[in-house]
Amino acid sequence: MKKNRLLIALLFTISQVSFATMQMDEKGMVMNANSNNLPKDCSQISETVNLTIHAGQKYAEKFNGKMFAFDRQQWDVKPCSKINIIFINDDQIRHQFMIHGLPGYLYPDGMLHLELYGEGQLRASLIVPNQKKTYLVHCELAQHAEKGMKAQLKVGGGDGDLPSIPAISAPINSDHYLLDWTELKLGGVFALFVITITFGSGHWLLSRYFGKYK
Ligand SMILES: [Cu+2]
Repeated sequence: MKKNRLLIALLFTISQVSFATMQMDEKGMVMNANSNNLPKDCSQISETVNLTIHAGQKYAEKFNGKMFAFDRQQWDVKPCSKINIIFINDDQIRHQFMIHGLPGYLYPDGMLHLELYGEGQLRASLIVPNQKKTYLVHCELAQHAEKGMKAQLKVGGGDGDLPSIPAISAPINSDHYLLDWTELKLGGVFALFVITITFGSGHWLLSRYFGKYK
């Protein structure tokens, strides 16, 4: 009898771990999708939400100085909702859709990760916990989030705005633009001075030691 219980406990543990899956093909990959396992604090799924999310350069055109974006910068869902995502990449380059801060016992590293190596689409589901929280959504490729591919998923109204979400919140550190040209002008004058001295002294030395040089 005891052995049976142990076996059941073992099988249960394995079944709880085995959903941490990864699908991959030549077009892209999905990591940690979860369409069945309820977060600990949810007794049932509150609602099912279908979200179609686009990624592409054209969605950044309305944001000054940005280059990449999702078609929306915020999504609102209820606690314990199940979200069916269709992720569409409209560009010919690689983009990701990553949600961070999810419970680690359901989503390894607290992360749902969708990635497309070029134009195409992927599907994945997740179930969010029963908690008011704002989750970071971004593309983690170098400079993509900094250049605009950053958004937030608010569950139950969220717990505030994250920084530097285009058109929603200001960055923590503002970008530095060199608007004062004085430094550049001074640099130019200094460079001219150095060039004059170098060539001038070279000429003087040559004419002194090799008289014929002149
Ligand atoms: Cu990207």
